[in-house]
Amino acid sequence: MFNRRNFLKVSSLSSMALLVKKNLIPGDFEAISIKTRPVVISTWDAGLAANKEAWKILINGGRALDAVEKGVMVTEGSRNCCVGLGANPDRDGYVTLDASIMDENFNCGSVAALERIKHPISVARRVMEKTPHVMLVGEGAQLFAVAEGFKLEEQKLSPEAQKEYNNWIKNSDYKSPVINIENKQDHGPFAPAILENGEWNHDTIGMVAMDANGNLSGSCTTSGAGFKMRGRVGDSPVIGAGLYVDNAVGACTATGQGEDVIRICGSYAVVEFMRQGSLPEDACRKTIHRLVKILGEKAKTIQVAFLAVNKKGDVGSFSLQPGFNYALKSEGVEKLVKANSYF
Ligand code: SD4
Repeated sequence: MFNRRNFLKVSSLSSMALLVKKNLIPGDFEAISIKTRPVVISTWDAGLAANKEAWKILINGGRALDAVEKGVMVTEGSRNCCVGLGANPDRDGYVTLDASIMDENFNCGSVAALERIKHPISVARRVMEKTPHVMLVGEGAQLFAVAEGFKLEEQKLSPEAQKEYNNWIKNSDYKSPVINIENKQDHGPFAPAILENGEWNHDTIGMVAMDANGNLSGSCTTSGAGFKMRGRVGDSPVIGAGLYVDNAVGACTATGQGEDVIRICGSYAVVEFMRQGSLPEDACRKTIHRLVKILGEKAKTIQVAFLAVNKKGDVGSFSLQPGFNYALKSEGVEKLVKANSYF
């Protein structure tokens, strides 16, 4: 059940300056308020490096939209199991990428099952800005990317992904993603916590930000579940599931078992709870509770996490399983925050 101990609530006031205030509320509930703008948050440890890049734009008065694109490009360009071309392939040996982006005016764009393109998030942005559509998939998405001047990269697995694939293919046994794979030390069907070059591994990156003008935007990019069926698309490119932004209310992104995020229109649900008055963490918690109710016993076997910011700059997160953390960057603050969880 919901554990209130060490409950960390990050909520905001309204000015541009940073103010961290601790309130001890009866019932061992500890609240920390952060009063700041701009602010950027993103999933998992890899969010720290991505936030740094986003921050360069935000601190110079740039748009949240530019920040969330440039931020996650850092992760797309790094070697890891789960984002970008270095990631684990599908069961047929192809790396297929999903990404979405949404701005402060309900403009949104996404790509799914995109191959051989280094920065799917930028293709998603082009879909948003240059086509009458929201979503392009597979070959069509790739053709569009190339027509837009994106380089078609070599069809080749990274050495780490090749090794994982060689391991996996011995049994060809598809399992749902291991919970919090970034914390796993073994070489199961998913990649290890620390790559052989010593770098930290990580998961899908979802990022939401509010700029100095108070506008919200979000992005989400992933290779999806390693060794997935060919053609499988997760929640990350599905607007309302892996990402949703309503500039009057807030923004949310998701990570974890995509099928179960899609089932409840997860990020949209979080934004709707915020519209009804919930603070971001509480909105994420209510959405996780909804999922638990639907999934029953299965909820114990998967991970889903939501990460949200509201129009005042309050940020919060909640996950199904323990072990999810997110990176927070605002003026004078740069840290990983451990999310509270249902279990
Ligand atoms: C997916 N949600 O494709 C993504 C994967 C992910 O943590 O976030 N893993 O289902």
